[in-house]
Amino acid sequence: MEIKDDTKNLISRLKQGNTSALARAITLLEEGELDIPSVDHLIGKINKSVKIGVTGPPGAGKSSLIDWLIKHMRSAGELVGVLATDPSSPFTGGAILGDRIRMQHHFLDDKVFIRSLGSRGAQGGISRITRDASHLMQAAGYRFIILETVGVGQTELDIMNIADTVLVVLVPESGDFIQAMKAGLMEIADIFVVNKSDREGSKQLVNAINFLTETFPSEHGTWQTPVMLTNGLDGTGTPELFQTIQKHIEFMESHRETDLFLRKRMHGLKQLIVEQLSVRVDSVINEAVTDNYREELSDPSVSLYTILNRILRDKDLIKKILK
Ligand SMILES: Nc1nc2c(ncn2[C@@H]2O[C@H](COP(=O)(O)OP(=O)(O)OP(=O)(O)O)[C@@H](O)[C@H]2O)c(=O)[nH]1
Ligand SMILES: [Mg+2]
Repeated sequence: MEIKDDTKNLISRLKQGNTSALARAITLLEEGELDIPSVDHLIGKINKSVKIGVTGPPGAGKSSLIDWLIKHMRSAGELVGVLATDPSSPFTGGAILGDRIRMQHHFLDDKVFIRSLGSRGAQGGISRITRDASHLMQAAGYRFIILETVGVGQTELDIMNIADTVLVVLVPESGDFIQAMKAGLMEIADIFVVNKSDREGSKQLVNAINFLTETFPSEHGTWQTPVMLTNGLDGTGTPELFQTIQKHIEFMESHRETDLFLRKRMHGLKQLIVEQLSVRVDSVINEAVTDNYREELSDPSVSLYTILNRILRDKDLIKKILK
């Protein structure tokens, strides 16, 4: 992708923390008009930031809790960015009145950037946009970047590879716990949050999750996954939740050399390599293959595997792809 002057200008303003430049860049991402690897040299070294994934069933209170977390993070003097990927989220702007009011707590705070994401037009879907948009927010200097996703399907598990700390929010509603287990949410949690502590059964749910995490130790090394009890309406338990998030951040920072950290980075890197290669293969392969392999392609007695093996040994073609 050719880098235009206005892209340079945009990235430079974004790096100075200009929120309209950040908003514009995210829109370009959504429209598939901005490719992060090709502007990486303009972004350069990135600031330290913490990406916090907040996932869980619809209506568990994720947005309400995020609202409280923003408050605590702002009190600590930090810039906060929020990316919501759920269309029914209050952060989507076009939400119903009650949601607007909830958002207004931070509406006038220019140190808080809230944005919902859509996947219109872009390749790679919402998790790729979330990853790339959160990278831009990091470049813009946000210390805390909160990513809200509804944890219902397999793709939502990608949050694990984007976020440094994953909160899984559950409520004492019958069936939610089982659904969460089925959806694989239990494995990706760094911190469990049982929200709606005012509801009957919330303490039992805390006990059940504690039992589960003690019986099946996580793959998260020596980190013992905590279970926090919160109320998204009055904020009870949210200062403790913020403290626990900070503890997890410290844990991750002091365990950078460990398998867990490296595995996460490696996974992210592999994903990037595969994405880049597939874009390049797409643009190179049609032309080169139809030019050089037309005969084999039109001969049904030559199997595609045979052609594949020839292509993989075709140094010129591979060079073109990697160029
Ligand atoms: N009783 C009770 N209600 C709560 C609590 N926390 C949030 N709610 C309510 O639960 C509803 C859903 O809250 P949200 O914060 O929008 O939940 P969400 O998980 O972001 O929902 P989606 O984004 O739609 O998946 C709202 O009506 C909240 O007011 C709580 O601790 N107790
Ligand atoms: Mg929400």
